[in-house]
Amino acid sequence: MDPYKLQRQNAAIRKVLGELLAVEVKDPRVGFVTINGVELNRDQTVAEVFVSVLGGEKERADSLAGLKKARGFLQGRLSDLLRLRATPDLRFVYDESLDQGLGVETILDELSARGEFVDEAERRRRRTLDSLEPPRDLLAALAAATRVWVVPHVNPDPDAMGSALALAEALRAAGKDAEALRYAEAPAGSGALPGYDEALAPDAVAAALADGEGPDLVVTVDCHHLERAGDLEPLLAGVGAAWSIDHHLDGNGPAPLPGWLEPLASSASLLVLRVIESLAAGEEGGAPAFAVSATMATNLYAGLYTDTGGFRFPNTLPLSFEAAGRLVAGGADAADVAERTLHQRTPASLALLARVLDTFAYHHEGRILSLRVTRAMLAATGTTMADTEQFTGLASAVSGVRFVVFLKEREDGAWRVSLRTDAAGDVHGAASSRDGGGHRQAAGCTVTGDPETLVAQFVAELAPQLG
Ligand SMILES: [Mn+2]
Repeated sequence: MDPYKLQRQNAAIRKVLGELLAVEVKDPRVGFVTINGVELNRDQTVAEVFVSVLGGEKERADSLAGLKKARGFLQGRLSDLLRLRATPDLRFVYDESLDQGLGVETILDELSARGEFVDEAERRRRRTLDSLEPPRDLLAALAAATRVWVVPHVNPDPDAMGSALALAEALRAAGKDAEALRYAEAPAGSGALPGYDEALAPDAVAAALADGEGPDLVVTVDCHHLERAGDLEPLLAGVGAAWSIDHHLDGNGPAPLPGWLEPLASSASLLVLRVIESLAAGEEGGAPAFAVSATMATNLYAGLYTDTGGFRFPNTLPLSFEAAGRLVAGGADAADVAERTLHQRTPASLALLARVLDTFAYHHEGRILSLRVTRAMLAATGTTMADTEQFTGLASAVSGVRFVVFLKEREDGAWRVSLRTDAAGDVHGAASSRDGGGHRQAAGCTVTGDPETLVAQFVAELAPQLG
């Protein structure tokens, strides 16, 4: 391989490993690791990764043990993200050069001067919207397709539905035959989005398939496998190639479809915006293919606004505001989105809230708050689970509360549990250990049992994080 290509590969692996260590590897032992360099061998089967560790011998031993444990995960993610033909065998090598003659202060200064020693929060703050680049193979799959169906997850929130509507509209603008799919029912906020009524409902999907008018490409948005496609899943299994655009980390779900999975994005719509911008730009050096319309902008803004809880959640980053600025400049109706999504209340939903407020229980000096909604409460107030969307946000806004545990009774008697925490907390582990998923700050899982006992289990598991 030519030496320049090898150098670029080394640099790419180093960059991606750095990101993975900062964002995805949860092991606290690797927190002080810096990757100083990567050297791939000629046939790209082995990559030596030179690391240094801030701290003493204990930190060094701990970090190397942590890296060895994460090795399989890192190799897998690396080959996914870089689309490597073969996964190189990662060998971590402790880089002694930094130990010799330099004090820790000097090392810190040097690293920060090079912009390389930044904590995760700083790294996230520094990311720009344009640094989120859609994978080329995703763009190529979209370019090659003629008929595309864009699929949000079941019970679509405005991020899922808005992303689907906007991407389908953009693909039509790019000359494709493209439709957003919807479910029989949508939460009020999603049903109010522009273009929602034209989306294909499950009966229309079944009819199109019966007529042999299925798509050659299916793209899931705000989810990364078809298991989250509810009633649509059996219809879509095996129909066309399936890709995904998502920002959720799943615990133990099926392997992600190919596409774009970027947990840094505060909403899937932010990633869809970048995909649409790429499609709209057209061929390199050529004329723009189409303009991002005001309805695309409104649909994308709806996802951005609601997934950040109205720019209140810890996932709100500078790049979230960059996207908001672009979308409002592009015609998104920010006031209308705010009113129709997060802040609208029906009298029935307020009656439900009154009953749920009665279940609020404070644990550990009010730092953990649990709440519950039962089928009986829904029946008594004529509401559905969609009316509880905002309750987690309401609970997490109570002063002093760091963790929210929200139990929602399902029709089959099991409990859907929504977990929420602040920027310093992590609820992903509690959800993923129960086959759930989500993000560090917001995650969910389904469990069975007596609700009091379940609450006690979650409280006990989260309490150590209270310090
Ligand atoms: Mn989302």
